[in-house]
Amino acid sequence: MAQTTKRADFEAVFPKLAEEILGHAKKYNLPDNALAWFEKSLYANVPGGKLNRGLSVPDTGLALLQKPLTDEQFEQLSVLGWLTELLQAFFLVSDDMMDGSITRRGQPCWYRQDGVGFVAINDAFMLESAIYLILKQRFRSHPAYIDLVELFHETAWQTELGQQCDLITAPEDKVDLDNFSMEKYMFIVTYKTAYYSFYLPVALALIYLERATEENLKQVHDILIPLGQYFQIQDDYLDNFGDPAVIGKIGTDIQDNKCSWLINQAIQRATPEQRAVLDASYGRKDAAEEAKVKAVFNEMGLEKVYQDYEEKVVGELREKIAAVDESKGLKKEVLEAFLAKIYKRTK
Ligand code: DMA
Ligand code: MG
Ligand code: MG
Ligand code: MG
Repeated sequence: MAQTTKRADFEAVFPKLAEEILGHAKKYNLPDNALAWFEKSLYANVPGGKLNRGLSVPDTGLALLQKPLTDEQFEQLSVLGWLTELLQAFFLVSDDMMDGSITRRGQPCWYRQDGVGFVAINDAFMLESAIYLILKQRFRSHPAYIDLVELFHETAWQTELGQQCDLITAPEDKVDLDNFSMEKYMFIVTYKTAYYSFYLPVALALIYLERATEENLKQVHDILIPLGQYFQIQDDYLDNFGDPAVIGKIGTDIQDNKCSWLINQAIQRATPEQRAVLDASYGRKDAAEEAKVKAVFNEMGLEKVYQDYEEKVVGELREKIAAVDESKGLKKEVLEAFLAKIYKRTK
């Protein structure tokens, strides 16, 4: 197993990057208070998460090269890692507003912080724009610069397709469980989560190191997309069964009428009595109604259903990874490391 990136080394790259981003704002003579606001938004929203996505970029580089990175490779792969964290920050700030969430990473969501409110919409846009400022500044002369730019654009688009479907399948004023299905669910999670969380970081490392081919991109895609689906199923499971003190966020899926993995499982198993409770109580902005849905989930043993699913899907993923043809310049351990990071996660 090649070494992995030290979190502290990766984190040390962020302040420099934040300075560069702020430098782009200063060029436009942004007033001091606006600059301070942007700086606060950057530090509140970008670092401070698990950094799984960001660290994956230099980690993938290490595994691909099978030797220590040069200082320049480490720096640039880490910058690309932080750009995936910027993309994630852009999605989380907006996702929390759209989902009406309360906390994120153990803090009030950005839009709920003092004096922020709907300004958070523009703050999200600025986090996204910063990606392209840095790409241009740092990678303009890289032979695959345009591939990096297009990958971020396409990944953002894919995530937006997933978020749109997630949101319109969960209308606040019209609960109809017949609108949910596992097919729709798989579309939502593939697009809203799998591409940006799993495919993007690995593809970035391949492109930066000039090892991306149609063939190996397809190979990683065909493993990382199912891995990303599993990751979002975990997220849905933890929304209900996780400990908010550990995951840093309070679950909202039941009250938000979300087409989540748990409700889809529940629909498949419900007796007519249980279905009546779900129809009457799911998607209602009321803690007492939410508790009734949770009680049905417990009655059905969905925790065990999830654990069985997890064992099954992890077994399948391990088989797929074992079958990877390493002659195409890809290393199985890149993929195994991803799986190991998320297997049985509690946050
Ligand atoms: C995650 O969906 C997708 C994106 C693009 C943030 P979610 O609303 O389930 O995420 P969370 O549980 O973190 O709010
Ligand atoms: Mg959310
Ligand atoms: Mg959401
Ligand atoms: Mg969630």
